[in-house]
Amino acid sequence: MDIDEARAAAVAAGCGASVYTDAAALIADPAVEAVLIASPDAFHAEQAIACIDAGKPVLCEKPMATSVADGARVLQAEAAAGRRLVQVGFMRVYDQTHADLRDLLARGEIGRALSFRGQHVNPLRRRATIDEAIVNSLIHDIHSARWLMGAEISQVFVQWVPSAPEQSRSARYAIVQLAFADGAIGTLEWNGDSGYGYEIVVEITGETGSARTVSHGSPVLRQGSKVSQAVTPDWPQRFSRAYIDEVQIWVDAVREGEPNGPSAWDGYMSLVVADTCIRSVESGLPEKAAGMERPALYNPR
Ligand code: ISE
Repeated sequence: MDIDEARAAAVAAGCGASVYTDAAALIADPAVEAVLIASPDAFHAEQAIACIDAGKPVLCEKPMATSVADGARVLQAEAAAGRRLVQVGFMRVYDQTHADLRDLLARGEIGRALSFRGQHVNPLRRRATIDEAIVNSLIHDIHSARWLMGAEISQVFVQWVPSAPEQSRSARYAIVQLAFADGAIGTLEWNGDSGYGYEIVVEITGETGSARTVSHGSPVLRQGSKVSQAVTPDWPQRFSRAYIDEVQIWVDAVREGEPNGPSAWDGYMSLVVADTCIRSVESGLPEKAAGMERPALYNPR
């Protein structure tokens, strides 16, 4: 579906799909069994709720909503349905080096996790505001921190460098200091214009060692008194395998019964932390995130 029918038709021609120009019509069509939402962020919550109301499994790209209130509406709709229908597009869960890091932590190889360091390096796509950087981009790192550390984030402190001094809400570089509910600490670093490409790095320090993701698969070239390694230009190239695995595993899971990836609760709690970050932007101080009881619907299976 696309509001640009010609563009939708061009994609459909390549894969024998039907074309829609209206999301509600697509979601309501009895021939449609499941929905992947990759529309602009502002439409995610209402479209996810429409899928829930239609009883259709939905893979909703992050962020699940653009506000905590809309995120809560998605949770309420799923609670009313009484079953999990929503998966949120935190696809780093399907990235091999992130999954390997999670397994290493689960085996206790570095003991109790003491700190999380996330680096999110973007090439310039467009000038973002600090609010967009948090809700659209850093939302990935917020989820990675919760997921890999196995703990909720209880306090944040945001500092940033505007991309234009006269536009105070513009964002060129940001650092978010984290405190976790279990006493661990961390930082998220966000770069909106790296000057060299796209890079995502996670490093976790534990009691008996530290572990860091591998951010490039490309060979290291030694030539002409230099050592160099290619860096992916942007996120589609860096995470192409993870996106494909995310969708295939989601399709297989919903065919079996229900989604088994990041849930609407993960989508909601990431929004709670993002909202707390924006409160820190407003106050210029560390801000506490409201602690919340996880509904039984989202208990680990
Ligand atoms: C984009 O939507 C993504 O999901 C990318 O992973 C992230 O790096 C980028 O900043 C977002 O805009």
